[in-house]
This record gives sequence, structure tokens and C-alpha cells, in this order.
Amino acid sequence: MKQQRRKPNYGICRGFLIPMGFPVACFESGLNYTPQSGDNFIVTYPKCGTTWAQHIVWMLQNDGQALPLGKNINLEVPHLEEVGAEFVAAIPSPRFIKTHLPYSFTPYSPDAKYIYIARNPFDCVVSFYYHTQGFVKHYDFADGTFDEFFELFIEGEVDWGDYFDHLLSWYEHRHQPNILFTTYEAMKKDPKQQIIEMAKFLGNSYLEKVKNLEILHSILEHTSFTKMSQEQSRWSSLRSPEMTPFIRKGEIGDWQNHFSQNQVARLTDKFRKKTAGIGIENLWPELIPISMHF
Ligand code: PPS
Repeated sequence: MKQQRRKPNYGICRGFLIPMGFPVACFESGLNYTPQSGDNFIVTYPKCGTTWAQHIVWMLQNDGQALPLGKNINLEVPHLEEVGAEFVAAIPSPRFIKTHLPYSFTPYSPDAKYIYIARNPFDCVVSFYYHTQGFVKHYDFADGTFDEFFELFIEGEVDWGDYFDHLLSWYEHRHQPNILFTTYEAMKKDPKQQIIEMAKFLGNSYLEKVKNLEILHSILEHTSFTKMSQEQSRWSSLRSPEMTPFIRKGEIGDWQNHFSQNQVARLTDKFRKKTAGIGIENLWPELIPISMHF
């Protein structure tokens, strides 16, 4: 008899699958948050470089100081859908706010700023699999396999929905002056340049900070993969300790250790169909299956 595919546990709110640990009321209220002038959002589809960017902006705000042990980045740069609107409104301005929402659901103001980070879907699904497996209390998927998760990802049946719908929703707005659109891969390639770009985008006071080389180098050092791998309770206190760490591998191309040929073909095909004619493939010129098929 064919074994049934295992699925993670999800809650649901306004059509979104959400991790079981997220209070539905907070998710709902997060969607209704009214953004203020001076709000800065870090926007990503899950597993695309959120925490890395959260730490960069937190360090920018704190003159190059690294997030100390005992603090939680998701309360410092709060996750809108997890903590809800009231929590976010109560933090002092200028606010830095994390969200995984697609464009049309993200609270929008022309006076707020949005840093969007995209990551190639091949590495994203691998990272998302380990995430879903590792947060046992949220998903109850500790025994789930990559193959099982891949099927859900490619159907868009995971928390925050379809990867491509999310990416497309922000990509078409990438030239708006209050949106900085970048990639995880660009951050890997030249983190210093990306930190400077973020500071420039956030405004003069931040740009002035990174002109101080001591601050710039401190940010560069403490947001490196090596440093962020240390004291990981700062990023995810709920991670089950026996599972793969949250800051896991931090590489481009780990998908090659996980995908079957059939999975490569299917994700490439979905990529092509969903993004035809708009140039998204140019975000990742070195991504082998994509460069071969466009
Ligand atoms: S979440 O849960 O959506 O907020 O996750 P997110 O932070 O977006 O993504 C986690 C992945 O980002 C990697 N990461 C880093 N890579 C390189 N350098 C730094 N500093 C860094 N910080 C986090 C992290 O390891 C996850 O990717 P994988 O591929 O699983 O290692």
C-alpha cells in the first residue's frame, strides 16, 4: 500500500497557511497595521536572508553594536505577523519591522521604506525544509523528508504561500523609490557593498554611520555567517535543540546536495512558466538550471 505523504501542521488566516505557533489574532492584526513615516520593513519570502538583514539594520541603528545574548531579533526587529500591530506600533520610531507578506498584503505607505531580499528558489526550498523540520512545536514535521516538503513547496502549499507569487508581487515594484530590491546572493558576493547600499537607502544618518569604518567593519564582522552561527538563541529561541541549527549552512548551491534530476526539471519548469518574459532569471545568472533554460 502506498504510504501517505506527511504534511507539516499549519494554522490558517485569511487564506494564508501559518506556523501553528502564530496566534491567528496577531497575524490578522499585523495585516491591518498602519505604517508610519519612518517605518522600515525587511520583506522576504521565508528563508531568503531575513535574519541576516534584520541584524544588519539593528546594528546600523545601534552604531555597530552586535545584538547581545539575551535579546531576540524577532522582538527587536519584530515580525509583524507574529507579534501583531499593537506590539509594532508601541516600539519607538524609527521602526524596523520584519514581514514575509506578499506586496498586496503588506501594509503600505509611500512614507515607509521596504528592503526586499530575494533568494533563488532552489536554495530557498532546501532551507525552508530544514526550517520546517527543525521547529518541531510549530510544524510537527521532524520525520518529514525533503521529497515530501518539495511537493508542498512546488504547489505553494506552505506557510506564506507560493514562492513565485511572492517574488513576482515585489519584483514588479522594484523600481519604486521607497523599495530597495536585492538578493541573498548579492549579499553573499559583496556584503560590504550591500550594507552600504542599505544604509544609503535608509537615509543620510545611516550613511554617515557606515562612513565610520569602525562601525562598518563591526557590522561586517558580526553579521558574517561565522559570527551569526554563534549564540543562535538570539535568532530563534524556539528552535528544537536536537535539530539542524537555524543559521545552518549559509551557502549558494546547497540544493545540489538535495535535488533529484526530476525535481530540478520540475522547479525549473515552474520558474520558467511563472516568470516568462520579465527577466527575473537575470537575478541569478549563475544558477545552472535557469541559465541553461532561458
Ligand atoms: S526566516 O525563518 O524566514 O526568518 O529565515 P531567514 O533568516 O530568511 O533565512 C535563513 C537562511 O539564511 C541563512 N543566513 C545566512 N547566510 C549567510 N550569512 C549570514 N550571516 C546568514 N544569516 C542567516 C541561514 O543559514 C539560512 O539559510 P540555510 O541555507 O538554511 O543555511
